[in-house]
Amino acid sequence: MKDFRKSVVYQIYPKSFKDSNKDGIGDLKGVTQKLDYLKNLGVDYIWLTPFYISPQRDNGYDVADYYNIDPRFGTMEDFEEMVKKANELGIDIMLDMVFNHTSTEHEWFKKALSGDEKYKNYYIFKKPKDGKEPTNWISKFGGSAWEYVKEFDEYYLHLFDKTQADLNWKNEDVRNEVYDIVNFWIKKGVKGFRLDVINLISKPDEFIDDNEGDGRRFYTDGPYIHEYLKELNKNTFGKYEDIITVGEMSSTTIDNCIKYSNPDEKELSMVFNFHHLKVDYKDGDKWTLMDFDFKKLKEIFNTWQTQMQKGNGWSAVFWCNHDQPRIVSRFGDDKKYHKESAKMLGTCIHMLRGTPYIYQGEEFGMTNAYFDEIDKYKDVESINYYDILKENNIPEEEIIKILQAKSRDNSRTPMQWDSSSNAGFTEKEPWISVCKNYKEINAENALKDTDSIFYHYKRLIQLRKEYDVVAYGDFKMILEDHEDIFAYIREYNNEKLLVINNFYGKETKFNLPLDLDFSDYKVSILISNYKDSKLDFTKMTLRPFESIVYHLE
Ligand code: TEU
Ligand code: CA
Repeated sequence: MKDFRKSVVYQIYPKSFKDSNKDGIGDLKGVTQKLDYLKNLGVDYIWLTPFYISPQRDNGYDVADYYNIDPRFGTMEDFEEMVKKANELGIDIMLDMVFNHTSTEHEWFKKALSGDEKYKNYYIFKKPKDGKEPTNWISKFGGSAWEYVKEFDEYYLHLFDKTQADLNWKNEDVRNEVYDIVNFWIKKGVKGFRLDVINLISKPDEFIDDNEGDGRRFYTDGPYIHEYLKELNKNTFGKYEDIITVGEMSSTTIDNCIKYSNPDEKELSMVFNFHHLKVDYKDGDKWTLMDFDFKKLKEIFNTWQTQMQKGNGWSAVFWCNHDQPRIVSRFGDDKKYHKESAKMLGTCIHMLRGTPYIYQGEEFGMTNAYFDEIDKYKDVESINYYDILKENNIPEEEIIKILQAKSRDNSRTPMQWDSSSNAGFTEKEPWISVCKNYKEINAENALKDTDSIFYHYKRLIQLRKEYDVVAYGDFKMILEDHEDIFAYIREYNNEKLLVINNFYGKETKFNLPLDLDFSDYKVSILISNYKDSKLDFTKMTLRPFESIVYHLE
């Protein structure tokens, strides 16, 4: 049986991974075609973002039928074939489950709209207050979180797009529907679940205005959340020893994350949190331009790593996913130090305490899209915010700059397989443009170059299997106040790792703290991103983005 702490998960955004039937949209057969590539990389699980029937307003996070596969992604036979082939290669499948909301095209919502009380109670309908929205809450994609339905003179809640109606988890029927869905997919051989914004499912008993914010404090890690998760666990995946789960936790707290992931609580295996990815938001606002705050990044990692360890919780560790800009463009340098910085960032994440997640293309340093006109953007959030920024009189040129840095489409451009047209993703026009640099940055080139980012990631994955300290070691930050370096020690039994990362494109120096004495240890270098990194780590100079992992025994 796989130990999730020794495993690495690879995230696939099927729509942009590989198109097998020339319609410009990636599909499940495309995933099956590329399993050998993933086997070569060495990952244990693949997490596929939603491919269920959906109008695709939010690229599948608006599910209209949880039991069937959207024809644009393939058929149930394609799915079964993919699971079978993956299993033969030792790769397990993790599915993405969206249970905070459904598409308004889901049969439940349609019945609700037709006035069927049973199904109205599947959602959150409320009477207007003083002729207006029931509360002043704001949707995560901009605008009010309430949509008016004239026939009822009522509003329904949608924390995301207005076509994504929030489910009423207080209703036991809803919870039972959810268990049935999860159990259906478990029977199909699925070994993991990623639960979309799962910490938002528990809404407060009373709906009141938020005078200090957008309403999130009322429903984030809401009042019954731990109850719901324990019940979900008990009725579905908790019955099996070999199923892993990861909850996507929006604006969460450490204390809640400990509860979500401490094995004694019987909720989830691990959690995603996003605090470390908000260090380039000016005053907490994503739609601004700001250099990332490195000091804050270090502080956040330090706090989360040590507190989660103390509470026996477990984190998913990651830089990239389908909602985030590409990390090499964001905290690295995607031009002058493309290779060095991408490898440094990979090492930094994979050596932390937690299960690493790799997002498609990250393993060879795919970059942001740099789309320079609004028509190229497809993401509902990006398009909404384009309009909002326009209304706020931000000049077009600046809006495009903000989208180039912040849009979720930065990670949704087609996977760059090779230098042929459309990057080998499709033989037809892709649903979203390919990034212009695909002739240089692509999987085929990475596989040919023994010094590539790909082989660096492959080695990082192997190290987790070879050295227990990578998976189980305690975390301790050192050089806390260093302005360029994020360094830490991992320790397990008599083994130690010393991980040193220069986050900047210039040389920097450091001295190890005096209280660290490694003179009795046998020292070797496990991995670095320069060919001739120094074995002696006392008093040294690091080159631009240099990153070294020392093993001490
Ligand atoms: O995302 C949850 C979420 O709140 C964010 O990641 C969000 O996309 C981002 O903060 C906006 O700035 C999940 C999915 O990963 C995302 O793709 C979906 O759009 C969203 O839920 C709704 O299902
Ligand atoms: Ca296709």
